[in-house]
Amino acid sequence: MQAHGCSSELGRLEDLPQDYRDELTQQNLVPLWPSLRAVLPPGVPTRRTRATHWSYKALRPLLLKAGKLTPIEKAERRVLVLANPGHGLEKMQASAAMYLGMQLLLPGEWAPSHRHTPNAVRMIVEGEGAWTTVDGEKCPMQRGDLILTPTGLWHEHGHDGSEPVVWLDVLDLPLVYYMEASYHIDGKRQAVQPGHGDRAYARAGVVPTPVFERSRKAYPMLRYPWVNARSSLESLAADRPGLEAVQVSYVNPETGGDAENILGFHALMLRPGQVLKLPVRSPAMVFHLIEGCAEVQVEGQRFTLAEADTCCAPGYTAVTLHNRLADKPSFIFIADETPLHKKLGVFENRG
Ligand code: 1HN
Repeated sequence: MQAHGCSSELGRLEDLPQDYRDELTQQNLVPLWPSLRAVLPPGVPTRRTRATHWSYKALRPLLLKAGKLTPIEKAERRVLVLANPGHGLEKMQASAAMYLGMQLLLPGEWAPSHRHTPNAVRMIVEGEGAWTTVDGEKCPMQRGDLILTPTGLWHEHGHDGSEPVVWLDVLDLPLVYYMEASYHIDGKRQAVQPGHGDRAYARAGVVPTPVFERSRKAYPMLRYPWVNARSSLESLAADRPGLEAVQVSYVNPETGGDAENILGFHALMLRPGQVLKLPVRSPAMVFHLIEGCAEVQVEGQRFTLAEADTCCAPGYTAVTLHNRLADKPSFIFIADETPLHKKLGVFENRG
């Protein structure tokens, strides 16, 4: 006999008389029990997010073709979205909370200034000479740099170089849209202000002293140059030869907390030949290979990430990373939903 209240067979909608169901519908009422197991499955959540791999080699020619087919004026932001088929491609989601897109800017183009409620970051993939101005700070874009566009800050992109520039956009758009809190405001070309967060916060451990300032910027650092993140990883690996996960997190240098409110951003170095089994945690993750070659094993699939490839893994899932290079480190940019899960109190680490 089953313990009271633990029956797994709950009543179905079809078990109810049609006239009763019609009366419920008329009053905008729904019985919970036929759907209870679907919304609260036993032990582990149902995840629409599927392990998915996007090859840069495959998408690059399609992105360059978009450059020929659609002028920037007709696109505003010329992006191919990396959509997870588990959510339905039209939903433009990589996971429940993450949006990914590859954006192309051609020499001389300008993507006009706007601001919006979703938070964005850009991870620069290729090309020289482009810049993005965020909240009046002109940030040069170089391969591997991470540039923040936190909620509400004006941003626009320009390109003074001679080759196409491509970057990966990561936004919390699916979540903010679901919250019915997603909107934008158009602006005019920003006046560039002096000052660069990556210069003011040049070294970890010391921060500028606000002697005369009355208020601090909520986001004092907007650009995280790859040369700095990479050398931090190399120093960390050299300092701690026994450290399994050589990883740094992108943080707000004033608070030490996450760089943005909803999504988390990290850079991971795999030592030559290293196999790294990540703990099973609740948030979904995105892996983007900056340098090297790495295999990602997830949900019984194996993706080989070449440079600029991207893949995602659902939450509550085992992920194993393997550096395919025997003589060189590989470097991976990681975006995840950890800040969101921690703030909402649903974060789990199942080891
Ligand atoms: C956006 O503003 C940018 O500013 C890129 O470059 C991608 C995707 C959805 C909504 C806004 C950008 C975006 C976006």
